[in-house]
Amino acid sequence: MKIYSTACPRNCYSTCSMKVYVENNRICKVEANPENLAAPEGVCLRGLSYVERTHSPDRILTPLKRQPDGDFREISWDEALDTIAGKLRFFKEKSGPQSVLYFTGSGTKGLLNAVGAEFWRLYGGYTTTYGDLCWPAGLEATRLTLGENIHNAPWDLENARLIIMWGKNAAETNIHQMRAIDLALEKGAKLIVIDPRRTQTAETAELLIQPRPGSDGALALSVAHLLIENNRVDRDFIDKHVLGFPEFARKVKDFTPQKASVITDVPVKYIERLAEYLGAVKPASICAGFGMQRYTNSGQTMRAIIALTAITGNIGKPGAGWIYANLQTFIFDKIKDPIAFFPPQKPDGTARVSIPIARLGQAMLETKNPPLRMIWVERANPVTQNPETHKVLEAFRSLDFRVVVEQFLTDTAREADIILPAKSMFEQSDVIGAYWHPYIQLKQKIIDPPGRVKPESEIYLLLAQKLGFPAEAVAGKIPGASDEDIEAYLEKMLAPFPELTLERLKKGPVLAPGTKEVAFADLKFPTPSGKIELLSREAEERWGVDALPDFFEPVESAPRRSKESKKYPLYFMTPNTKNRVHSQFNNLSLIRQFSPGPFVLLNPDDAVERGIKNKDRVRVFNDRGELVLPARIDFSMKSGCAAVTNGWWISEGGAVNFLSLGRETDMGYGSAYHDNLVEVERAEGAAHPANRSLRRKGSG
Ligand SMILES: Nc1nc2c(c(=O)[nH]1)N[C@H]1C(S)=C(S)[C@@H](COP(=O)(O)OP(=O)(O)OC[C@H]3O[C@@H](n4cnc5c(=O)[nH]c(N)nc54)[C@H](O)[C@@H]3O)O[C@H]1N2
Ligand SMILES: Nc1nc2c(c(=O)[nH]1)N[C@H]1C(S)=C(S)[C@@H](COP(=O)(O)OP(=O)(O)OC[C@H]3O[C@@H](n4cnc5c(=O)[nH]c(N)nc54)[C@H](O)[C@@H]3O)O[C@H]1N2
Ligand SMILES: [Mo]
Repeated sequence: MKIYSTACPRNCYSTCSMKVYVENNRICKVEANPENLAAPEGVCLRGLSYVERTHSPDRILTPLKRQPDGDFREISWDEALDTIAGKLRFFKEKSGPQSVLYFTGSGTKGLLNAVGAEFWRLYGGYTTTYGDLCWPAGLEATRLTLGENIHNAPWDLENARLIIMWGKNAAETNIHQMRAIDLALEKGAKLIVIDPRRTQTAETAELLIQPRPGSDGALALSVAHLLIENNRVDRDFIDKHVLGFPEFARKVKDFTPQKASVITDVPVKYIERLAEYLGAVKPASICAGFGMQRYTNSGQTMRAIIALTAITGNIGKPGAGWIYANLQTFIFDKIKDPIAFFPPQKPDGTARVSIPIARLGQAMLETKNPPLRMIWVERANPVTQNPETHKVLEAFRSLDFRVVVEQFLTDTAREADIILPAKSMFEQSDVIGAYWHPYIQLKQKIIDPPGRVKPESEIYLLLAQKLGFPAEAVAGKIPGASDEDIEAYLEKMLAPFPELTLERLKKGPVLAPGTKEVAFADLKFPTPSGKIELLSREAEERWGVDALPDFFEPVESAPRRSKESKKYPLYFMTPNTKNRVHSQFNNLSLIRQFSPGPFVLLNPDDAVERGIKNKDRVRVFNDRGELVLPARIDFSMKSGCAAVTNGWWISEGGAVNFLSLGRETDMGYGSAYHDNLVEVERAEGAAHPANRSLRRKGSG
């Protein structure tokens, strides 16, 4: 048995380092690599499940072609690539290369992911997406305020005396952060959790605040009001490092806790307690999650919360800070710009066109000049993960041709005309960063791909050859297929950083060059003014929001839309969950033991009002769609809210985006998933067949 060091490339805060045991080209065992100080005790259940996932009988191991009856038949690589090349030539000639949409998601990290865009540029251009499904409202709010998205090293949280988990359920989504929190609590720190749900993260909390969804901006502004009124702010820090404090102070003058209590449905006493803690206990870290930045008001909400760290001087010190995204590993040109934040003003040299990812279905259908004819999906499951599943399905089905590169027969793969088998994390080497800890890691090739699986870079190489792209143009853009070629490609990317060699990375994680364990310790902020900007002209100009953080109701909020809210009175939240990464992992038997199926979480008040008992089958619906699934009734949920975790497959009856609308956040072109009102009622009779019948039949 051989042991390799590698790292998990999933879209997850922890990005664990791991030791993998291999025998006869099979993964036998996975365990933690304690050299990663952020996650020394990993791996999680998902990490352990790689033994099953890699060798699962459900994995797609050959190219597949849709048959007229809707089933898939195995075909050779030659047939698959000839068919695709033929279509690519035809669409380019008839409609232009932009009639092809190249769609990627967050299925796996790595520098080699950049090869796809190189191929499509060589093709002559393409259509792509702008924005991001995940975190851009918070990224942009942070960039506008602090100048960049970095934060203290994960292990520094142990030094905090006060930790506020704001819209973050680390006990499920960043389990290693809970270890640092436990260590801090042992040393006497206090934990406050702010979440409409009482999650596992709140188990050791001193104070749990359950705001009405989407109202956190009002909560933050009233805490700022109290801090200023009671002179609990850090005047010296503000004078030296904060821009726009007098204007901000004027703005929050009338934001009393009484006013905020009405908006947020949080008792005045709790708002006062939060302000007292923040005013008195230092250093304080606010760990902000992505939950409250999935609303149409969320960029401004995030700016209001960051302001609390600024006016209390909780920045640039050990144990203090705004812990949102730590992009210190984003050092490579190819991954420097983590997301296409802004739509290109004009097509770049490659005649690339882009459409909004948050409104994918609508935008695909609306695209003209040229209309879209083909989609290539890679590392993504847009059918369940993008908003507005009905529209995404409609848009997919309106195309002439669909290619999906996948490991499993997901709801998106089921829409394909040709499915190409995707590599697993153990089947091609790549270099990965993280967005919470500062390690650069090598995700090593440990086994040969099973069956006829080929990594994407090789697929592109073969397709470039089929299309007759000149070898000189391809060289340097698309690496060769051998392990040596891949290593040479990676070595070239690493070349500017002498401390990062493949040889060193093979041994384990390495801190990104220039890592700052305490972010902003020099109190230099790369904003236009060089200070922390509570007042941001850029926010105003770029996004049309107030230059100061402010609060406005999300589009679908009960008080604002009183007519709708009578029809659909419940806020529908669709957070992430422990044993999956979005739509991944729950098809494995190890994981299914712990999460056999979806359910909707309801507060007993709401359940009683509707005659719903625990485990009853209920219908969760609005004008956009419905789900039928069992109810779980629990006081952990704030009344007036319902929640189903995202990532369930259509066949499992829990595809939450049947209910969401493609709608952007106020900044960053994110997706306002939680801006989503629903009603719940008992589902009479047998299981509802609606979602099953949505499966695509033969394409004819
Ligand atoms: N309603 C609602 N919807 C949400 C969210 C929410 O909170 N609520 N959260 C959003 C967020 S935060 C995110 S990040 C997105 C995630 O959206 P996606 O990135 O689309 O989600 P995943 O489910 O991770 O799907 C990735 C797919 O990539 C495949 N894959 C894995 N590795 C490889 C590989 O090496 N090659 C190829 N070709 N494929 C691979 C996996 O099998 C999986 O099917 O979902 C968003 N959707
Ligand atoms: N196990 C696991 N870990 C993951 C992932 C995964 O799928 N599984 N996904 C990774 C990815 S891509 C992401 S984006 C992160 C996301 O992980 P988190 O940052 O934890 O974000 P969410 O799960 O979207 O939401 C967190 C919490 O926000 C709460 N919330 C919803 N609306 C509001 C609101 O208006 N105000 C407040 N205060 N709270 C609100 C929800 O109840 C939820 O508990 O996790 C990463 N880590
Ligand atoms: Mo995400």
